[in-house]
Amino acid sequence: MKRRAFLKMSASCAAAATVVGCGSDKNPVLKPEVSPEQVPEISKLSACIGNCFQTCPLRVYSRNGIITRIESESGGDINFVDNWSVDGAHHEIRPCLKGRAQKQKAYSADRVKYPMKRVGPRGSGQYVRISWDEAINTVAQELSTKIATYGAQSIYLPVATGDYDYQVDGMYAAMMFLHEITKKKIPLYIPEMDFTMELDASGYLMYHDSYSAAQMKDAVKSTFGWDDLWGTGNTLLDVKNGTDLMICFGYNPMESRMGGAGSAYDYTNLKRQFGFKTIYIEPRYTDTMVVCDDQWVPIRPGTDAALAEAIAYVWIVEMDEAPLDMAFLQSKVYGYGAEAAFDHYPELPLAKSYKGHILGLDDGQAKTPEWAAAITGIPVDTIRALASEIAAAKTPFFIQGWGIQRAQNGENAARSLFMLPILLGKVGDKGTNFCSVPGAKTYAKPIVAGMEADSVGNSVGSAVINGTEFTIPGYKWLEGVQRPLNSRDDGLRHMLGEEQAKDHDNILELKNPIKFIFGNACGTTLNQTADINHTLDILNNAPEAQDLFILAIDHMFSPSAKMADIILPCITNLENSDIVTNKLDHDSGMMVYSYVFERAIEPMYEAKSTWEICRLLAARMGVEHSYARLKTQDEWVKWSFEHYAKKVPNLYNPEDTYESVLGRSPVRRIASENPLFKGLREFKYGGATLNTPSKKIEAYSLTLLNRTRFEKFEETETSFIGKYIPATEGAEDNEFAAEYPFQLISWHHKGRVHSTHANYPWLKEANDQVAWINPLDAQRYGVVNGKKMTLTNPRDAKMVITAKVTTRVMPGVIAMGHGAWHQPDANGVDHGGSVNVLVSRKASPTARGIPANTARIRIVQA
Ligand SMILES: Nc1nc2c(c(=O)[nH]1)N[C@H]1C(S)=C(S)[C@@H](COP(=O)(O)OP(=O)(O)OC[C@H]3O[C@@H](n4cnc5c(=O)[nH]c(N)nc54)[C@H](O)[C@@H]3O)O[C@H]1N2
Ligand SMILES: Nc1nc2c(c(=O)[nH]1)N[C@H]1C(S)=C(S)[C@@H](COP(=O)(O)OP(=O)(O)OC[C@H]3O[C@@H](n4cnc5c(=O)[nH]c(N)nc54)[C@H](O)[C@@H]3O)O[C@H]1N2
Ligand code: SF4
Ligand SMILES: [Mo]
Repeated sequence: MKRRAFLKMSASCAAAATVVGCGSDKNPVLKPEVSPEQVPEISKLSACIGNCFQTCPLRVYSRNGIITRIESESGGDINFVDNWSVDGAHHEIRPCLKGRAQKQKAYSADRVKYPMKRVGPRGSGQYVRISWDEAINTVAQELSTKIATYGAQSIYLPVATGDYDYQVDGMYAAMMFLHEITKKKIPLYIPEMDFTMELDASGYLMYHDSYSAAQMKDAVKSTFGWDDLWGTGNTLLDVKNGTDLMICFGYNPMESRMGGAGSAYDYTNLKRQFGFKTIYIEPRYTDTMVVCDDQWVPIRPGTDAALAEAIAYVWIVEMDEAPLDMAFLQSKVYGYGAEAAFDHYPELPLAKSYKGHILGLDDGQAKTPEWAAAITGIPVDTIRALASEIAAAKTPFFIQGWGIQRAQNGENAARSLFMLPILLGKVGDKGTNFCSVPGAKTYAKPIVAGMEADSVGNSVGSAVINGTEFTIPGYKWLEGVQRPLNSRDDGLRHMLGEEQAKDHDNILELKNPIKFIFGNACGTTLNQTADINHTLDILNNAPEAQDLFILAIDHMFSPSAKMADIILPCITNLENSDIVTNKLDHDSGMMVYSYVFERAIEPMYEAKSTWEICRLLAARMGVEHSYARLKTQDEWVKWSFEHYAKKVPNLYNPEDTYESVLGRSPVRRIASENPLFKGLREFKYGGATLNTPSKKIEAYSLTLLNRTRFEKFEETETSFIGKYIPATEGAEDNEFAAEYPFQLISWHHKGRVHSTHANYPWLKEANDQVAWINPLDAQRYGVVNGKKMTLTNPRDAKMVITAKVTTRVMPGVIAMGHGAWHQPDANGVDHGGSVNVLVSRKASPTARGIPANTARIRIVQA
C-alpha cells in the first residue's frame, strides 16, 4: 500500500471508530517528522512467529520507522550444505507469502491499538477504549476474585497458537505468570519408601491435547505406548535408503509445510532425486499433487479405515497371509490373532482379534473390497490393485497427515492405518515409516525464561513449567464452561496420572466450571472451534457463562478476540525480539536452525508484549519478583541464548555471544533421526520393549482397555482394535445423508495459519476464500463457478460462499480452507467462509478431540 493511501486509511478508520480499535488521528507513532525519502532504508532480521512452526526469518526493510518491504533472508552460513536438495548449498529458509505480506499485519486497520472493554454482546465487536491502568486493575481483580471464589482450577489457559514460536514471550510468559498466581505443592506418596514428597505444580487449568492431533496422539499411545507424538515419525531423508513406494493418506506439505525449511521443500527435492512413486489417498487433488503427482485415489472423508481393512482383507484372505510378516506379528504384535491370557488380562479369542474382525467373526461382515468400495467410493479393482502394489513394495514409506484424525472417529482411523505397515512388518526399518507425519529430531524448547524443558520436545503444558495439576482435552473447554469436567466423562487428567482417580469412586472432578479464560493469541474461543453458532450461544446465554471472564491478548480485532471482556493490545512479531529454534519434529523439515531476531520496528500504538502485560499483572497481584526474577524480557532472551548455546554446542560457535548473534542469519544444521522412531528399530531387532501392557505393538489395545477402568466411552464408537467406525454426520450417516448430501472438509490453507494472517488484503486477493465443488455436483445443484452458493447444516447454520467448480474435489464432497474470519450478517448467516460455522460438534470417542472434518451439509436452492 502506498504511504499516502495508508495514512488515508488510518484517518478514515478514525472517523468511523466509536467502538472498534481503529486509531484516532492523534496517533503519534505513524507520523514521520521528515519526508520518508530523506531517510535511508535500514533492514532488520525479524521472524515469522506462529503455528506453522517453520519460523522463517524475515528481512524487514524500513524507513523512518515505517516498514517499506519484507524480503527473505539471503545471507548466512555458507558452509551449510544439505545432502538432499539439488542446490544444497543455497538451501535458504525462505518465507512464504504469509511472511512476506506482514507489512499489512503491522499496519492493518484491524489492529487493536489500546486496551478495550466490551460493552455489547460477545461477538458484536462493541468495545470502548480504557486506560492500561483500568485494564490491568480489572483483569487482576477478576483473576483474584475468581481464584478466591471458584479456586485456581477455574482459570483456564486454552489452546492458542498465534504466538507459539516465541521462546521467552507469548504463551510461555502467560504460563509463567499463571503459575506464579496459582502455584501449589502436590503430595506424592511413594509406598516403597513409605514417604510423601512434595511436587511443585501449577494450580490453573490447562489442556493435555490440542486441536492439532489429539486423536493421533491417542492412537499412538494406544498402539505403540508412546506418551507423546513428537519424536516418532521417520525423517523424509531416510527415503534414500531404498524407499520404493510412498503411500500418503491426506498429506499436503505443499501448503501445510510450505516454508523454505519445511518438508514441502525436502519432499520435492527427494522425489526429484530418488524417483520413488507416490500414491495419494485424498478427497481432494491437493497442491502437493499438482507438483508431485503420481496417482490420486479419491476417497470419501472419514473412510480411510475401511480402505485399510479391505487392503488387509486382500492380504490376509485373498493372498493367504503371504505378504504378512508372520514372525513379526507373532513375536512383536499383540492381538493380530488369538492371544493367551497373561497377567490379569484374559485370553483374547480369534473373533475379538484384528484378524477376526477382518474375517468378520465379530460382526458377521468380512471386510472385502466390495464392502469397502461401497463405503469409500473407491472401485473394487482399485482397492485390489492398491493391495498388491503395496504388498509388492520392498520399502514402503507410509504417511498419514492429520486431517484424517481431526474427525469424529479420528483415533480409530489413525490406528487402522497404522495396521498396514504393522501387518507387513515394515516398522522401524530404514526407508519405511509407520504411517505418521514424517519428522526429525530438532531442538526442543530448551529454555523457557529460566525453566529447562527436556531435550526431545515436550508438548506444551507437560513439562515446561512443572505441569499443571489438572488438564482437560483442549476441545472440551466449552463444556467446561457449562459444568465442572470430570475424568470419567470428559477425560480430565491429574498430573500424577490415572491412579489418582481411584480415591474418589474412580472419578476425579473439578470443583467448578471454567470462570476465567486467559486467551493470549487465541482463536479457539470462537473461529477455530467446531459449531460457531453454538459457541456464541453458550458464551452469551448459558447461565454458567454469566460470570465467565474472557481476556484476549491479541494484535487484531479477530472474531475470537471479540469474545473477550477485555482485549489488551499486543505487539506483533515485527515489534518484538526473541530467540528462534525450530522445534517440533514434524513441522519443519530436516533442517535445524536457530537465530535471535531483532525488533524490526518500535512497538506501535499502546501495544505491549505478552511478557510485559503479564509483568504488569504480576506487579498488580504482588508476584512481580517471582515472575520477572529481576530481569527484563530482553535480558531473558539474552539469558536464554546463553544457556541455549551452552546446551547445544554444535549449533552455535563457542565464541558466539548474544550481542554478536542478535540479528544475524540463522545457523543451520541437518536434523537427525527421531529418538522414538529409532526406538522402533531397537524394538524390532533388539531387546527393547514398548511401554504398552503387552510390551508389544498393540493391534488390540490393552492400553485402551485399561482406560475403561477410569473413563466412560461410548461403546458403539470405541474399539480396542483400530477399525472403521461410521461417524455421526459422517459418510454413512443415513439419518442425514438424504437431506444433507455433501460431506464438508477443510484443510490448512496456504493463505493463512488458521485465522492468523486471514485479514491482509494482499493475501485475500491471492487466496480467495472459495468452496470447492465437483462439476457433476455443480451441474446437479445449479451451482455456477465464481457465483455464490448458500450452504447449511442439520442445525440450520448457514454460510454464503463463492463456488469453485473443479474436478480437484471428488463428487459428494465440498472443501474449503479453514481459518477464514467469521462474518455473520444480522441473521447470523456467515459471509466470511469460516468453516466452523458448519462443522459438527460431537467430540471424538477416546481423545475427545475436535471433529473438524466431520460435517454433512446441503446447498440451499435459490
Ligand atoms: N499454511 C498453513 N500451514 C499450516 C497450518 C495452517 O493453518 N496454514 N497449520 C499448522 C498446524 S497447527 C497443523 S496442526 C498442521 C495441520 O496439518 P494436517 O492436519 O496434516 O493438514 P490438513 O490440511 O488439515 O489435512 C491434510 C490433508 O488431509 C485431507 N483430508 C481431510 N479429511 C480427510 C480424510 O478423511 N481422508 C483423507 N485421506 N484425507 C483427508 C485434507 O484435504 C488435507 O489435504 O498444519 C500446520 N501448517
Ligand atoms: N474446522 C477446522 N477447525 C480447526 C482446524 C481445522 O483443520 N478445521 N484446525 C485446528 C488446529 S490444528 C488448530 S492448531 C487450531 C488453531 O487455532 P488457534 O490456535 O486459535 O489459532 P488462530 O486462529 O490462528 O488464532 C490465533 C489468534 O492469535 C492472534 N495472534 C497471532 N499472532 C499473535 C501474536 O504474536 N501475539 C498475540 N498476542 N496474538 C497473536 C491472532 O490474531 C488470532 O486471533 O484450529 C483448529 N480448528
Ligand atoms: S507462515 Fe510459515 S512458511 Fe510462511 S513465512 Fe511464516 S513461518 Fe514461514
Ligand atoms: Mo494445529
